[in-house]
Amino acid sequence: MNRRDFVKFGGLTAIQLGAAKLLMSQMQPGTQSIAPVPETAKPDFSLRIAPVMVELTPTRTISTIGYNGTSPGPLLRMQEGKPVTVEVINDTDVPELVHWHGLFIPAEVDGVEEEATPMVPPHGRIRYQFVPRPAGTRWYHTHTMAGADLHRGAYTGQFGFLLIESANNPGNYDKEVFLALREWEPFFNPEGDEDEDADNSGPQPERPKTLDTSPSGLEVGYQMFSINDKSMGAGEPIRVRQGERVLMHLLNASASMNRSVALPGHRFQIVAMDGNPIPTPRTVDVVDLGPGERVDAIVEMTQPGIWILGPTTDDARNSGMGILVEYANQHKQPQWVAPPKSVWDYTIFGRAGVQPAPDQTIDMIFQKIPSGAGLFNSWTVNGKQYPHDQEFVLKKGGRYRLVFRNRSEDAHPLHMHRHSFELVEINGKATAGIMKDTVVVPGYGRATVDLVADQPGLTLFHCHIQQHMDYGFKALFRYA
Ligand SMILES: [Cu+2]
Repeated sequence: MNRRDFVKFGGLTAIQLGAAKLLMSQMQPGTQSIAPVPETAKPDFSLRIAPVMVELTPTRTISTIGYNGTSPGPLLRMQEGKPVTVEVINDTDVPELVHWHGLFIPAEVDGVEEEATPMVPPHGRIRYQFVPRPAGTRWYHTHTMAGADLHRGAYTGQFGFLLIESANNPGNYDKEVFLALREWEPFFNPEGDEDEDADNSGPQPERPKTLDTSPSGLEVGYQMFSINDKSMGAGEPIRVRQGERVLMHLLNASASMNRSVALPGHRFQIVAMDGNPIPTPRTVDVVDLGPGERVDAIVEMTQPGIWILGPTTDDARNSGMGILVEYANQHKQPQWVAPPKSVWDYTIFGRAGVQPAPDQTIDMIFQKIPSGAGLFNSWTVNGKQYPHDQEFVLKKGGRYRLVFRNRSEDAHPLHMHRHSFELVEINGKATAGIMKDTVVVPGYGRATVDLVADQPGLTLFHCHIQQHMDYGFKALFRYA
């Protein structure tokens, strides 16, 4: 029996089954759990992790790891509140995990090793069972460490959109598109062009008086760029008609790059951030997205032509990150026009108002330890690299005010698992009503968020830049 047949006919090896049972026995009773195979019922969804070829252009096909033979993986549509079973088949030689980003689900199925979710063994399979919620634009992706291996973790093609549909979708749009920003073919870059889109002109409330100027280590650069699985011009355009309203689900699926995107001649009416409706929908020229963030925006098609939707940085756009928006019966050259200079400000989407007083305020200070040339920088949370054993303990029902103090020049997309948080303040500007699971804290900036502790269990917090997470920028919250 070859490997393919083995997988097709199901079943783990005895050792793998034993490991799965062992992990099962370590779970708390009463939680939703992962059932070991074999299962007779057909799963609602199935994801097979295996090598894939992605044809970015007719002349550039790359090899990576993806789901179900594609990257991005299939768009998964789930109904809010309706339990699902997802079978994950790991057709690779390394243990894997699938994380459901933005969902309120137990640690046992969140897809995170630090939260003790069982790994999907090499050439094994596992079933995740959970109740999808809340409604909105979510996504799924691997959550393995990569470290110095640029063929693992978020550097691979293991990601896809997950839409959790609610019963009351207003649906006031004509067409819906899913657009994932993406870089490929990573390499270690001694120069470091990370955060090329970062705007450090802000107030910088966390800038130290004296800066550590010792030499920094390797950053990650990329050779190829796309939206979804195609470089600009190589795939189908977004075909539109004048007067249409197009709902764009934008996702930054990058392993490391913050992005600003624009569509010349058009504006984005932002309706949701990280899948959650915002209190004050506003229309903007440029959308900023850190790794892991999503923005849902309605674009009214009022300027016939052929336009480039893409990042504002010329390098990435000229190297293929972008997609054409093509009106019917137009035959012009695709146009790009640099948008007006803009500074992304989450708080304009919020409302006035003040959150209830927190039960506790938790300061979190983030610092970089420069490694010197040719090595990897490390990162600390409150002066320590992961793990933090007892620092971050929550009581169920408590309201915690987390103050993210970024004492580094990079902008960091900070992600909290299994919960959402409410933005309270960004660089001194107060806001309310914006619920997110990932927030970009600008260089030397500060963000304050409120977290209501209503999801007992281990909860990972980390920077969504893979390299930062792998080298210390994470913390495990636990419930008392
Ligand atoms: Cu970071």
